[in-house]
Amino acid sequence: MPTIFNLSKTKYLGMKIRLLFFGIFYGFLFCCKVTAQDQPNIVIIFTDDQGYSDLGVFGSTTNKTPRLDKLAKEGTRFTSFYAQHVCGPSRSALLTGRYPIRSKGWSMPSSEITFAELIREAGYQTACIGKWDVSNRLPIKERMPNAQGFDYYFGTLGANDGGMVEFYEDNKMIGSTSDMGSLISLYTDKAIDYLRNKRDSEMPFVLYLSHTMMHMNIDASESYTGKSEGGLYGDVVEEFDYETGRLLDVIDELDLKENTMVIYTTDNGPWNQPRYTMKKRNNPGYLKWKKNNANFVNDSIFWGESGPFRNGKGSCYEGGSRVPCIIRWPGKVPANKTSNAIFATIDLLPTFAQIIGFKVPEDRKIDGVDQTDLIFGKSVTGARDNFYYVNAMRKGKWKYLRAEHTIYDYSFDSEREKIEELYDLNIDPGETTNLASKYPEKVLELKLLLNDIGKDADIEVLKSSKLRRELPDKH
Ligand SMILES: [Ca+2]
Repeated sequence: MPTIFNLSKTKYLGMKIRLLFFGIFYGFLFCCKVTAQDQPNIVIIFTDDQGYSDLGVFGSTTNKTPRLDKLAKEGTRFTSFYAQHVCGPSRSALLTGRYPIRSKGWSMPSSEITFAELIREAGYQTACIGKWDVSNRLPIKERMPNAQGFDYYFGTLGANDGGMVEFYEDNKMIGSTSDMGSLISLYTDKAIDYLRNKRDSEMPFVLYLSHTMMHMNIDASESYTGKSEGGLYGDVVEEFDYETGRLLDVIDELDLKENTMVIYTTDNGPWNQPRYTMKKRNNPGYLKWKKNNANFVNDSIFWGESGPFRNGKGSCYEGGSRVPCIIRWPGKVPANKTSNAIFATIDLLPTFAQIIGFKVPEDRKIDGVDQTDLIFGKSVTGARDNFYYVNAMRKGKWKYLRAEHTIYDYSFDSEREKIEELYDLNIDPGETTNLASKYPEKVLELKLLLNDIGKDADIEVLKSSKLRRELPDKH
């Protein structure tokens, strides 16, 4: 009996130890599993060529944008936020946290590491819907969204310059359309379908929704055409606002609002230079719109407003890359607040790293900085005191521009004298009074910083659109 008793006791003890072991093991698994409850979701709404002042909350007096105005009230509005000068470079910067001189824009190599790759490693599910534009607009699998960190993709690999887009679902081409007026609602439908049906509701997610509008061949759907006071461009802005509201309603309905960081911004400034606004009037969307609006004045398809800033898309002046930005995360990001701190799309990757808990790559230069304290309202100035524009440099309130600052063949300010320029952005955000001769030491300081940031980069290739036409690399 004692033996049996002892055996039973030993078995009992063994069982207890096994239970304890499994308890610890499963407890560890449970506490370490990334769940939708303890990690925030991220939704990035990225428009194309939308001007700084196209939304009511950023100063538009013609376009009615109640949903984005409301989003701004529920979150923080950033007024010194920078994307990049043009589409592809802007997307490579957002995805990698690296200036386009390193991430290479339209020609972004597969060796670049995107935030989606890092977030997926941290236990997230990832989706990209809309314009990709960093695989030379070609179906090069190793540089398409699935290979660059996104579990799910629906969208167009390039822009809509030719008036037609081809759709890819993951790596497969599934159709095309020349109805540009259908794109805002189509992408929104796909985003909603992802939220409702495609994701695992037990896991956190990142959704990168990258609209084709308001780029080049703009058009609105029938129910929005001719409805705004801002011409066809205003119709598109207002439809975008409505559709964004539809997406935000679904976030509410699915009870995701409290734990989702929503980021709205755009990829570059508007095409507002006369060189563009007087042209491109043969696009189908415009011709259709013009039939019913024959007397409308200023009826260009390019009509975005850069508001207080000089010039627009492609330019090293503020209108080129200073864009509207709103971030909402209830209880985390202060509501109804405006921040003028310098902040940029390249900062999003390191900021996600801090919030979610992954490491930024250490084998390459990451230009972005962690802006968690800024977006949470714990720091007024944030972690960045400068911004690099390839041929211009901002530090604090000062901005320096080289004598020759054309890049990507886009920048167009034909009246300007080719001399060095220096502006005090605090008192002169429109860059009208050149102070270079008054503050030569400031010119020198910023020029040295500009040269230092770009010293290892192939800047020449970014000065023209040659980059866009380059053959894919072998990475
Ligand atoms: Ca763009």
